[in-house]
Amino acid sequence: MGKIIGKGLKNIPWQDKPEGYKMPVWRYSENPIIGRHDTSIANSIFNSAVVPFKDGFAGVFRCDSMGVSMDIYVGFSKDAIHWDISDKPIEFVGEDDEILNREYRYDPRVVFIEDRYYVTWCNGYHGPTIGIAYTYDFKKFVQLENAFLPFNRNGVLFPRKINGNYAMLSRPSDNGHTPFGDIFYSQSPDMDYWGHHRYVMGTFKGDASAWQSTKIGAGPCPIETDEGWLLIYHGVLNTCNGFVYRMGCALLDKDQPWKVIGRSRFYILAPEMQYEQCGDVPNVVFPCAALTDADTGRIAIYYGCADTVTGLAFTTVDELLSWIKKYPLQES
Ligand code: BMA
Repeated sequence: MGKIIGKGLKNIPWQDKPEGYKMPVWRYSENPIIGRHDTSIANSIFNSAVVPFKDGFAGVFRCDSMGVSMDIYVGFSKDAIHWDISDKPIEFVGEDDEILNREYRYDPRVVFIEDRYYVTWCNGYHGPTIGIAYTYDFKKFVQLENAFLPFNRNGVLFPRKINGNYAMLSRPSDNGHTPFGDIFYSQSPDMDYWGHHRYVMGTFKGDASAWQSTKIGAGPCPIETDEGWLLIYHGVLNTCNGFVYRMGCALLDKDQPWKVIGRSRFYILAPEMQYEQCGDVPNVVFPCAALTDADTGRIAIYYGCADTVTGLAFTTVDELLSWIKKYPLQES
């Protein structure tokens, strides 16, 4: 039995696995939890991140406006299912106007590290790179330096320092709809300078696991377990109708997270529901956050559906670790 290392979360949203259901991840019965027009200006609300905050929850949401501009917005919730999302994008403060200048922002992640919440997102700076900011209260957000040079659009922090350094997974890319992408690990002593980059894992070219043959990227912040870091990630297949985004999971070494202990050959969730298959970008499930309850091993995954609405799905640490062991990917 795997154990989540972390805090209990009694009010984690939850539904039991439907009787006889064979997949390791099951959807919330009332999905999608956030509709495309749930703020006054939104065209779509998806690929968003949530965390426990005070006696409820807070989050940073990707809302594309009806101008189809991409930005990130704060939201709050009592139950992590019904969200009150701001109509105004986050206004960052910081030391350097050059960095504060907004081009576009999307695909946020949020994680609590030490004494504050950090937000990372895909930040336009002469091409996509990874923006970083911190907040204590979800009111004032202090933006730090971008982590990398362009092009990189998928940066995900670990929830604690590893070997004395902050740690981030990312997916270097190009300036288009990147037809490649592997996951790398980077380290920083101060959230400012990032280096000591390590290769973690890449696409799989054999047909045994074609769903992750075009590109892969980290999803929610890695979940610490007694067996290593549990990573939920997206994997992409290029088809005659374009990219299809599915979800998979892997287990990374506790002290050297660039070493992969196990990885699932089979996906854990694929676009099968109408709201995942139809939308502004069809056939996308894109996980960006996971709430966890260390007392029960429960995990609630938040994911974007067809780049249009936000879905919620459930699993447990045991379901995912067993899936990796039952259907391992054999790297050659
Ligand atoms: C990725 C990002 C995501 C999006 C996905 C599918 O490259 O842009 O925001 O969900 O493509 O369109």
